[in-house]
Order: sequence, then structure tokens, then C-alpha cells
Amino acid sequence: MTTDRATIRVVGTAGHVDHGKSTLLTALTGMDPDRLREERARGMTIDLGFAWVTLPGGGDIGFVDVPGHQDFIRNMLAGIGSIDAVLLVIAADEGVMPQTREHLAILGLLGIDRGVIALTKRDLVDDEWAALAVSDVRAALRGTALADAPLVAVSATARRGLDELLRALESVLGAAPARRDTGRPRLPVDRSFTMAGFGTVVTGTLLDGSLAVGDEVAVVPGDIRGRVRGLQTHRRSLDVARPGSRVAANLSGIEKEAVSRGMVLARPGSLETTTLIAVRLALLAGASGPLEHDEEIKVHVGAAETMARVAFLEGPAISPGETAWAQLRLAKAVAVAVGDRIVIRRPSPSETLGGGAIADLAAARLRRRAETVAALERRTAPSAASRLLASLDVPRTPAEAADRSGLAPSERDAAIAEVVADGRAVPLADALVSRDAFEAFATHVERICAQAHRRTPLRAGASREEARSALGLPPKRFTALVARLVADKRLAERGSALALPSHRPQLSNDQERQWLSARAALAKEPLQPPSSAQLESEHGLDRELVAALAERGDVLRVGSEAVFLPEAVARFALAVVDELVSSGSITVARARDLSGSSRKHVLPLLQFLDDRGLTRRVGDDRVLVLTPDSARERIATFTHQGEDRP
Ligand SMILES: Nc1nc2c(ncn2[C@@H]2O[C@H](COP(=O)(O)OP(=O)(O)OP(=O)(O)O)[C@@H](O)[C@H]2O)c(=O)[nH]1
Ligand SMILES: [Mg+2]
Repeated sequence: MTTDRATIRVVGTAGHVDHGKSTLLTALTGMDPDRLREERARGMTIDLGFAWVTLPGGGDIGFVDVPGHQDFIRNMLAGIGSIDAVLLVIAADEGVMPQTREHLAILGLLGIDRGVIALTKRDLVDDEWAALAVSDVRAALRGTALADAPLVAVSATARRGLDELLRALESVLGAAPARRDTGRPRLPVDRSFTMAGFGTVVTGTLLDGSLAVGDEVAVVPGDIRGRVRGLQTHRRSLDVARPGSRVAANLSGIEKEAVSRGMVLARPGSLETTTLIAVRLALLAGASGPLEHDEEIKVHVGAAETMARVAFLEGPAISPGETAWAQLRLAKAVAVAVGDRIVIRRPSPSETLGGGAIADLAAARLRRRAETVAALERRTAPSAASRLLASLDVPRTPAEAADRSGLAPSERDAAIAEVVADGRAVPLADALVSRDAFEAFATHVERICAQAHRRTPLRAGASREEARSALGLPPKRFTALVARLVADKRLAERGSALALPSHRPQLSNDQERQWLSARAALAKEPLQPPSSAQLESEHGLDRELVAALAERGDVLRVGSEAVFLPEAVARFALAVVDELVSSGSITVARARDLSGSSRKHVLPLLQFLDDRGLTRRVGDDRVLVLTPDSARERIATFTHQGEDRP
């Protein structure tokens, strides 16, 4: 298997038009990044270019060359997003110019905080001018992440300073952190084309995971499925491409027309697409004016761009230099992940306005409320545990939560252990939920039970299934929630119903009177009780009232029809047990004679004892299953049934 073992780093150029970016890359790599005929004719970069060089110490640098002209900033943004370091080019003769500043601002917005400054065209100026240019550059860098970046004076035409420049790049890249590998590769597509005999090829800087030949992939948005037929980095064929390298992927099953710049190649189902992103938007201090609520702007993220409207979640507008939470409502779906940086621009007159990191991919429009902002603040809080927690406002599996909060697998397990241990999160079967969200579920179930008790005081409680669907939880998670609430004595399970532990079915005064008269009838000949039909017609004891009385422990239902006083069943059971102790077995006829009941009742009564685990049927006889003492203990529970329940 061919995997690129040598480190590959990606460096992007930046800087004002004509300052010598492409010429410098040609001098460094021997490859002209300007590949379009029009570019060569005009002597100007229009779209992204690519070149690479192998460093003396081993390892490759892949260069992404960007256009400096302000008309092509969108192309610059498509290529600059996922680089390890920048090569900021400033011509010694012109010094800092508008797109030097604009590119610098964009680098800041994208969080690109390492790089090397190349002071180009050194051959065109004398020492004094060069010294002035250097101090001009340092002044422009003040306050940016590149303030202390190494600066190398070079001349591409005279080939001076090139080795020093490569060494500076090598040392800056050596200090750069390893690329994130979350096992979910994504390749933001910056170019797509067809190659005769190969079909569709897409290129980009691979992020977040490795891609292998044969992998099933999807192009998102759109979810067009295909397979990786071949992979190359710097024209070398590979079986596996590593995150952080420039990759050309040859795809089978995906037409060239189906994929274009801005789309992302990823494993099927691994990346969300959305038109709503929440972000703490920073407006550049140098922006020409305030940014208003509902203003139309252009959003650049990864290699994608789309028009969008700004919905501020706090005030009506922000002034240059300010930040505020906003939701961007995109005209077109993008495939992105939480944590991705965005840049916003005004289309006309063209201007880079600001940007931020994606805090949330919402499914719905966010309202302008303090809680919304607080939730977003939490979601972007610094510690892994608090970021994880912020994603647990609804139950999520560890993988979903880590994904949403942008956590690497290595941080994930520790963060989960931490929040579960200190009680800030509660496990619900395969998922976790924050303590607050758990409380919300708990009080919701309690409210459902309380409501059921109020509306149908005779019933045992609320239907379990109805409660589950009201909470919108899948069965396993709901069962885990109930189990926990039962353990905490906040809820009681009564058959298939859920109740508050304090709930006892409540009879009205009339019903209590009906019960008293029925009770007298039942007590007359306890083992020859009146039928259910009689109880209903003569005493008003309908099915529901019987169920409530059974729930309370006032009656026992035996078989499908009969209703007995618990004492009667206990007396019958004790007589059967005594007989079994003395003679080992008992027949139906013997049980009838002993108890003075009738065959009609004795059959279900004996069955009832079988069901309660006291006796077992052997042929026509019953035998005892328990020891006499345990049998008598169990019989005692028949008469205390109501109170025994939790
Ligand atoms: N004398 C001199 N001329 C240079 C040097 N580097 C570049 N040039 C010239 O400057 C002009 C612009 O160079 P490019 O490399 O196209 O500049 P660029 O920054 O890539 O320009 P865009 O891609 O359009 O932003 C060309 O005519 C180059 O020959 C240098 O070191 N010395
Ligand atoms: Mg160029």
C-alpha cells in the first residue's frame, strides 16, 4: 500500500496584485502555477494555481497560489481556507497595498496564524528603500498573528534569497501542529475536471481524515454517491491520502457536471448540509460602515460561496470592530462542520467585512432571545467538556455530540467521563443528555402524569406510550429515563401506566358508596361472589371502577371475569396450602369441597395460584412449588397488594 509517509504541508500565497507571488513560486518549485491561457496572456493570476517542492530536509510543500487582484478575491478565498501557513508576498518597490491589507484581514478571520513574509523584487530597490519597505510591512503586521513572522528579502528574477525563504518556511511548518484526524475525511473541492480515460477528477486540501482508493464517497450538498478510483498527491499515485495534503481524487460513478467548486467530497452521511449557520460575527475594524440586520452579504466557507442574509440575535446592527451573534440564512446549502471559519463580504462595492467560526448548524431559524445567545456562548465555550455539554440540549450519541461540538475522538471520551461523573450530563441508553435537558424531560413526564391523575383520577396513571411520544424519545431512551425516575422515586410504574408515586386512584363519594354496597355483597359468601354483571347492574361497579379498586388493593380480579375480596382469595389459598402440606397434592374437586366454593370459581382460583408461583399443575393435580412458609408469605401479599406497590 502506498501511503505518503513524508510530511506534506500546504502553504498558500497572499498579497497584492503583481507583487510577484506566481513568479516566486515558479522560482521556488520550477512550476508555473498560472496554468490558464488567459493568465499567461495577461501576466496575472485569475484562478488558483498549484505547485510543489520537496524540501532539503525531506517532506513536501504543496503551494496554493492565489490571485492578488481584488476582482478575484472569491477565488483566493476558495483556496486559502485549509492551509498550514501563508507566504505573504509584498513587493519591495510598492510596499503594503490595499490587497496586502485585505488578504491579511482574511488570514486573520480564517485563523491562519503562521507564515513567512517574502519581500519580493528586492533587485528593484536600494538598501535604504528596502529598509523603509520592511518597516512599512512591520507596521502593517502589528497586532496580527503574523506580527513576528520571519521576513525574507528575495528576488525571483535574480534568484536571491530563495534558499533562505525555504528554510524559513521549513522552520515555521516544523512548529505547526499536526493536522486534525477525526476519521471523517472531507475534501472541499477547489477544482473539478475530466481527464481523458479517467473521468471525473476533483482536487482540494484534504481535511479531518484519510481517504483511500475504493472508498465510497458522496459529493455534498446533493449527496451524489460514487467511489474513489484513484488518488494522487503532487502527481504521485497513492492508495491512501492523509489529512493536510493536496489531493487529486479520480471518481467513478460521479459525472463531472455533478460536482463543482464549493462542494465537498466526504463519506456518505458524514457531513451536514445546511442553509442556517450561527456564528459570532466580527466586523473588521477597517470596514467601511456598520452591518445591519437583514443585510445581504456574501458568505465564503471552505471553497464554497453563497449569498446570505444576516439575522442578528442581539442588536439591530454592529459597527466596525464589534462582534455579535448572528444567524446567516444562506441562499444555497453548504456542507460544513461546526468550527469552520467563514468570511463575509459585501458584493458591491466589493469589500471584505468580517467573519467568524461556525457555532451551530441549526435546523430552524433562531429567535432573537437571550437564551439563544446564552446557548451559543456555551456551545463555543473553551473547555472540551463545556463544548460537549452545549451539544447535549437534546439526547445525542457520543459520536453525534463530539461531531457537533467539534471534538476530536481523543478529547471526546474524557469529556464524556467528566460531565457524567460530575452530573452535568445524564446517560439515556445509547445517548447522553445535559442535566437541564434531563430535568426538562423529567418534569414533562411528571406533568403528563399529574394531568392524567387529574383528568382520570380512577385510572392508574398516564399511558406509557402516550408519554413517550409526547416526549419524542425513542423507546430505549424513554425506558432509561423512566427507570432512572423510578429509581429516584419521582415516578411509579403501574402496569403499563406511569404515575406519580403519591397517586392512588381516587373514588368519588358516590363511587365509595357503590363500593361499600358491593363490598357487602362480596363478603356475604366470599368464595361464591356475585358475577361482574351483577356487581355492575346491582351496585354500579363498572369495569373502570373495578380496575381502580383492584389498583387500590380492595379487590382481586381472578381469571377474566371474577372479582373477589382479597381476604377470600387468601383464605382459599391457605386452605389449599394446608392440604398440600398434609397430603402433597390436591384435585379441583377436593379444593371445591375444602373451600365451599363452586367448580366455576375454583378453576380460575387454582390457575391464579399457579400464576402467582405458588402451585404447579401436574396432570389433574396441583403440587406446591414453594416451601410452606414462603407460600404463606406470598399469600399475605394478596391482601396488601395496594400498599405494597411503590
Ligand atoms: N524585477 C523583478 N520582477 C519581478 C520579480 N518577481 C516578479 N516580478 C515581476 O512582477 C510581475 C508580476 O509578477 P507575478 O508573479 O505575476 O505577480 P503576482 O503576485 O502573481 O500577481 P497576481 O497573481 O496577478 O496577483 C511580473 O512581470 C514579474 O516578472 C522580482 O523578483 N524581480
Ligand atoms: Mg500570480
